[in-house]
Amino acid sequence: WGGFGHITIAYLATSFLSPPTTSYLQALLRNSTEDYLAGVATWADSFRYSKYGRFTANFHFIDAKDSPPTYCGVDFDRDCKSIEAGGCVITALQNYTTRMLDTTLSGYERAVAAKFVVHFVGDIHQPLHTENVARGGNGIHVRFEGREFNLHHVWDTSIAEKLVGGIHRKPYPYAKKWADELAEEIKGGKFKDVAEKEWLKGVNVSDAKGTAMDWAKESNKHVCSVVLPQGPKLIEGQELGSDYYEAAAPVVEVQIARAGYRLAAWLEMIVSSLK
Ligand code: DCM
Ligand code: DCM
Ligand code: ZN
Repeated sequence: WGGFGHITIAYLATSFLSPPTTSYLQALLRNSTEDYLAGVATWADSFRYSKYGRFTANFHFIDAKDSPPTYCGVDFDRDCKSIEAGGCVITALQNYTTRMLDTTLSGYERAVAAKFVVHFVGDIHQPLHTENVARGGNGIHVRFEGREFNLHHVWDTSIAEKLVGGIHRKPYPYAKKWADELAEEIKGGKFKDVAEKEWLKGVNVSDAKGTAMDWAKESNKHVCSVVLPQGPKLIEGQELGSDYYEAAAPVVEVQIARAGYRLAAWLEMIVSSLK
């Protein structure tokens, strides 16, 4: 996701965390405001483009070698690079979850781990972060509202921005507003039943790999159904019209909502097992 998506996911998680988990994370991240998670949600993206952070570039996605739209699927052994070759978002989430739980590490190192966890739970939920075709859609050129983008950017950023009514140069207050709306839908609206009954099924910090793979497979299914319903060739150079947007917007919404709700559950499990 772009910054706006990651910040929204972090604010959404914030509204589901218990007081003791909130206090723990605020102390770890040295930020006692309500922005303690939102303020670190995009750090991993700036770090990956820095000289010292280049080794983390592969941590943001898993390149599923499926063939949308006829076959979608993620296979850990087929799709995740070896650790030596840089791994993938599954091994990254597993590693940084373990590091948050490792009390022999310094507070600084556990804070870095927390920043990665906040970011990678988000990225797994972006369907094109679980797809190999054209480098997760980065190599597919399309038009959206008359402007040229690559398909990855449309899914990272453009659809979410249109959904909330426009582009925001000040993402934090607008992300907070969207997160509050999604929190209401989860607490008592259209997502209440599925969130309670489905979204946390199988979520288990002692099986980070299995949990992350479940999330990745669910995310990747959207590539066949909604992201590339006619495959990667026919969409090239096309304007993504209202039919495409009407199908895509609910997927972006539900994936952002799941990511925020699951991030809260994940952090809650990590922090409660530390006491
Ligand atoms: N860091 C990391 N991954 C690890 C261990 C450490 O990214 N497995 C650290 C290296 C950098 C730090 O992240 O020192 C970047 O943090 P800052 O933004 O505070 O410079
Ligand atoms: N990306 C992806 N899958 C790939 C390559 C990249 O999901 N195989 C993501 C990572 C960034 C964005 O696409 O969020 C742009 O990547 P880059 O800066 O490497 O072009
Ligand atoms: Zn990322």
